[in-house]
Amino acid sequence: MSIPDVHIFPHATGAAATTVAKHQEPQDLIFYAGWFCPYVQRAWIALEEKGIPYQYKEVNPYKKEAHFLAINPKGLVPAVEYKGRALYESLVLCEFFEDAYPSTKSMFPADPVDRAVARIWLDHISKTFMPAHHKLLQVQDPAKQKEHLQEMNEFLRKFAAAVKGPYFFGEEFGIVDLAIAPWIIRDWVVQEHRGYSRADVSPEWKTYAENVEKRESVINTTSLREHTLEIYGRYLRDEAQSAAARAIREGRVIP
Ligand SMILES: N[C@@H](CCC(=O)N[C@@H](CS)C(=O)NCC(=O)O)C(=O)O
Repeated sequence: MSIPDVHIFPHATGAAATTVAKHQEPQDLIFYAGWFCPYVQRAWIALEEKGIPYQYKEVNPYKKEAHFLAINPKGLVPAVEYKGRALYESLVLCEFFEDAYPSTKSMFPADPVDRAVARIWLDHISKTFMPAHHKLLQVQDPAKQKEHLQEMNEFLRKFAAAVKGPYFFGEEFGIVDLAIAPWIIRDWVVQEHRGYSRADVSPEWKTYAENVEKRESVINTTSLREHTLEIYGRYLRDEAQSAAARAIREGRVIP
């Protein structure tokens, strides 16, 4: 019997579908993506911001098909095939795009200290924000949900205090912004189901979130809400069987 997560809507919709349609021609870089996936959206935003030619291929990572496991043995999207060689892991891919396409606009600040600061925040996002957000979605006990909401809000408040504005490092939209953008775009889920509010975090966070969600590359990689809720519903009921959902349930680090 297949796991419930296998049954996802098969393709991007809305603005994201228009972007997919523009990227069907064969290229040196094949982007294996799932329209619904926030990690995919990170790398997708980077590709769009940098204007890298890529071919978009939709994958249902829950099916764990042999052709895809040959590209990413972890069976997770996003992944890329670049001139026949396979790579994966969203933030690693973003760094790879910098190295493989040095003449495109950089997503990293020029100053070496700022570059290191960017990596520190990427690490914080992975280690603090992500687990708090996942627990907030999956945990069913209202008291625990409140705890995780506070944990998440506290992180976002600190993050917003470090933002120069309009984006993390000022005028240039970059790596830290694209690393958190997919969760800003999807925060209506925790707003509608877990009592989250941008304004409750801080006025700075609210303004920052509004700036990020207006970014063209963010809009152009976002699908309609209806099919997204279908997927999040499984997290909200703690029924999701994804690698991340299982890790949270079992107290392990998110893969
Ligand atoms: N750490 C990975 C996470 C990627 C990830 O979890 N992708 C999900 C979709 S959003 C996936 O492919 N899940 C398949 C599964 O859990 O079996 C990254 O940053 O690329």
